[in-house]
Amino acid sequence: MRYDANKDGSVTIEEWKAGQQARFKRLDANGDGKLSQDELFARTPAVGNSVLPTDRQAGQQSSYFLLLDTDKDGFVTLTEFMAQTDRNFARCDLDKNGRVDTAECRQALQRKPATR
Ligand SMILES: [Ca+2]
Ligand SMILES: [Ca+2]
Ligand SMILES: [Ca+2]
Repeated sequence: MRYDANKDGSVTIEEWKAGQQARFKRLDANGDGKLSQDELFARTPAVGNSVLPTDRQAGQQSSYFLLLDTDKDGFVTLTEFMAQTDRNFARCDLDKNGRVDTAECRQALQRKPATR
């Protein structure tokens, strides 16, 4: 599983954060310590043969960017990025033991938000 540094089958919050920090650094193409929307999605593969994202994809990307950019200054700082990282981890860690494994995360992501 991604971010499982010591390969014990689950990811601790420390491993998770280290992975996300490394990801932030990779995404920050110009190294100014913050991500523009272009930087954040530069590595998102386009669907099919189209180089440009579809309108729908672009809309999803914008709303994701706005979600991360909590102070709405048009850039996502490491602090903002890591705040979302914490939320993602908490969402996956169903039994709240500070570790996430693949099955747990898959189950968490499949849970639909409060329908029925
Ligand atoms: Ca940047
Ligand atoms: Ca911001
Ligand atoms: Ca857990």
